[in-house]
Amino acid sequence: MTARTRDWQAADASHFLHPFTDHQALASKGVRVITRGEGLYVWDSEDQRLFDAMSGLWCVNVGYGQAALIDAAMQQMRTLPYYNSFFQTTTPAAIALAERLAALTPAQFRHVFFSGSGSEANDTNIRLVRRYWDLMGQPERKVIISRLNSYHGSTLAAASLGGMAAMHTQGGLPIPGIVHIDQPHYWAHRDGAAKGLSREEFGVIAAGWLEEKILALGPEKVAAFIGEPVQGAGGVVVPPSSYWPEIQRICDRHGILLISDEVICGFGRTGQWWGCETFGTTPDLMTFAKGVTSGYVPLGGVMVGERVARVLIERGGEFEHGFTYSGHPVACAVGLANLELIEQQGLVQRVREDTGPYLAEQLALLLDHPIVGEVQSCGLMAAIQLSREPHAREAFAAELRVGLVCRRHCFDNGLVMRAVGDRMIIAPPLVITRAQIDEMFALIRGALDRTFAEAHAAGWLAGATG
Ligand code: PXG
Repeated sequence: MTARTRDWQAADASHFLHPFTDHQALASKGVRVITRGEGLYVWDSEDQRLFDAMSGLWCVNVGYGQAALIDAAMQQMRTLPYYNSFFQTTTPAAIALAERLAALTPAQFRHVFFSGSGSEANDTNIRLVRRYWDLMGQPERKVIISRLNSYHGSTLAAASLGGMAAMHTQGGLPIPGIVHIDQPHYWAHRDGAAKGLSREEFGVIAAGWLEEKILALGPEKVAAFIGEPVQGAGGVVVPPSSYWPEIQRICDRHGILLISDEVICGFGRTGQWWGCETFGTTPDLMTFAKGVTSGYVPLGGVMVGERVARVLIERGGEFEHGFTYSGHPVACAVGLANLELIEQQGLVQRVREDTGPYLAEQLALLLDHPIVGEVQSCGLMAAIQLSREPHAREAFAAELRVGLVCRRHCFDNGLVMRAVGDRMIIAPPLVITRAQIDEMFALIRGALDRTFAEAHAAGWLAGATG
């Protein structure tokens, strides 16, 4: 290891508290320093090249080093690096992006509220939803229903909306007025609610959990339901196609607002511009972040549907909410350049008609692998469920942390793939080609082979003795 890497690791361990990280464990191991990126690859400080099958953190959708985005940032920085959108002012970049987003989103959306991140956008959703019901003369409608194992961000409110148990146990979450139902996870429910059912039959059952919760709470108390079209951080949980249309019917039946959290699914990831289009819902509010700028600079926001926007605008007076960086001109200029690039290159159509289906084909070939229990994909996001006995759909013991073993082999093999428990997940940049998908699957298969060999040698597989 070079002295430069060692110095960086020491300085990092001394001063930098990382998100979602066991600081002591990382300090003893030494952090990996990523120094540059180009196309689908990043390089670390030891000059190891890594195929980035996670698009950074589900965001670098156009890949690294796109000149159009870099130029847009530089030009905006020179002209006007910052101005706010409080106090009856705005900037041309923020206006242009708002107009573009209104055109690219489903017809019910004509307005956007900008934030700096997905978490802030979901906080904004809570404030919008409660404001809406106050203005509608139904202030008792406060409860927002979400799902276990969903991820909606890390502020107090967004972490409460999310259904990550580990996050809730730190700091007494969720905050009041947020409740959770179970997730439409066919594999996780294979020995329970999904036993003996087809995926589609299970989808209707899982959607029914929403109605049960609404009736238990009293529909007059329920403000909204929030969900990711496909749960991302929860392990690329692709719901059965019966699930979302049934959720929409239930929300409509009880007059409840529907929030689609598109932070991962938006901007083409699922093969349509929006995950709600792929799954057939008409949300009232839509969260976005990440892919809006391909992660080049931070930006998030909420698309506000006409049902809510009209009430807020016509009856609301001042909405007491906003951020210093709401509509940041550099972020908006980069967002605009990013959307132009996605359109010019026809990336959404390419995911839908070419690379998405091709990825699904290649993924299905992994089902012959002796530690792969199921595979799921939607557009360019996919999950590979590790199993100690695929035919019996048996899980590895959780304490073996086989997902992390596989992840180590991925890194050693030059691939970034994420582990959510024993579910390996990928979400490569939308610019990926068929040839690069082949390259990615060769790396994935290599990592699975090594994981299998290690599990076999350790006696972790079904039928092993000792
Ligand atoms: N909603 C969804 C659906 C997300 O995936 C957020 C909101 C929050 O966005 P910000 O910009 O506040 O981080 C996210 C973020 C992971 C991982 O481990 C995923 C996210 C963030 C960090 C880690 O997969 N998604």
